[in-house]
Amino acid sequence: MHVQICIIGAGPAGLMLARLLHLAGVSSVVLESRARAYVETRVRAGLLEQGSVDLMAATGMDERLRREAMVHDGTEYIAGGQLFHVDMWDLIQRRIYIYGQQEVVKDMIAANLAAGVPVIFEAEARKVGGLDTEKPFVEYAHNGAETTVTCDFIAGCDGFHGVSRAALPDAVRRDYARDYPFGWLGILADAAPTLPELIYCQNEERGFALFTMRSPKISRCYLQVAPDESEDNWSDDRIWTELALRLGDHEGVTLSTGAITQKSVTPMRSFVSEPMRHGRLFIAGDAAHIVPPTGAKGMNLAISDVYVLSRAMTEFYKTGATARFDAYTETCLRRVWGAQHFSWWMTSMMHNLPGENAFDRKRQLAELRTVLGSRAGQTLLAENYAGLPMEM
Ligand code: RFL
Ligand code: PHB
Repeated sequence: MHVQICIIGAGPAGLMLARLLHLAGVSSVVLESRARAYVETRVRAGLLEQGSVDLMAATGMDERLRREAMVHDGTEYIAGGQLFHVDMWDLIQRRIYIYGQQEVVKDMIAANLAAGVPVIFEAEARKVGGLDTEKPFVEYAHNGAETTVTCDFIAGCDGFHGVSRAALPDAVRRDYARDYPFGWLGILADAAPTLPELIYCQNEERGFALFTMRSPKISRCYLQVAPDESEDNWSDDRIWTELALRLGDHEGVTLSTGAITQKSVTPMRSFVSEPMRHGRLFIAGDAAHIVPPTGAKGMNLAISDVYVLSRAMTEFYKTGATARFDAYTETCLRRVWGAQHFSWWMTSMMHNLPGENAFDRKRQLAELRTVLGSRAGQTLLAENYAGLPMEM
């Protein structure tokens, strides 16, 4: 088989890229190691920036999103026992959207398959090669057989644990990483959201909690826990008790509870691998970088990377120009490092760090009060949180 672009991974990055290429008349195949049902039910992110929503609309994939996404003009924060409201719309005239990543993925798979773009499930890429030649290839296993696709370019959209990043030679590759001494226990529950907006909560004694949602009837909540914590240690009662304690008492805020339908622990990591290209291989999204979820940037960065990549590929097929390929790493990394800084900043402001002394704890609270207590501070927070506009 030969295609113009072989895309590895049917996450938000790979599927958005396939769609953008199809609309520009460029052929691709998407190889996904997991089954369709698995990727369509994998519970992960939930927050889309305006730029990501605009791209879903521009590619004709927003029909359900427009109906079902919850549109938020602001966000709530709790720090030092005090509730702060950040009105993003008033401050920066931008908003955010709550729509589960698995819904985004479902819509993207449906659009690609309907357009005849091949998305091959249970097809695991084992090897990429020929990166310095004009005919790179991907070897993959599917239905018990080994198959090779040749292509003009490979897009490694295979997430943090994929095979593409490892194909960048050690001599050219540099990794930057930071692990955090905590993780998030995330739950889904049949419970209306506690407030209509997200609540980011820093509790001096007990640590971080986040109250978000998936629909008017489904809550998604997160608790800061030890990085090696097992969800098995957390009974439903223990989770609700801890969420209530971290939330604290505030007028008009009552924790909404219900049956917990899913729970899992995620470690927190910041990671960037540079460059994002070697020869005819381009890596995008979590394959190239990871952010801690506090800033809600991962899925949005995956989408903005492939937007940049699709423009480079489209221009190449139209005019033969390669300037955008050469600029790919730098164009993406400007946005990526901005999001890295913001995610690290939100994470370090909001979590209790094990071993932190009393001075550090007081300073952290003062920082939160400085940011949340001033219009200038709130504006900086809102600009980064809502995401800088993508050039369209
Ligand atoms: P994905 O989604 O991991 O997709 C990669 C796909 O590649 C497949 N794959 C392979 N396929 C073929 N051959 C191989 N050898 C393969 N190896 C892997 C995998 O099965 C998979 O389907 O990467 P992508 O597309 O770059 O998208 C990145 C996002 O998924 C990720 O950044 C976000 O989920 C991060 N994230 C959040 N991002 C946001 O923008 N907003 C949020 O609110 C947000 N919250 C979160 C999050 C991530 C979380 N967890 C669980 C890590 C909350 C959490 C708890
Ligand atoms: C989510 O809805 O899952 C979510 C929202 C905001 C975050 C992280 C996760 O910062």
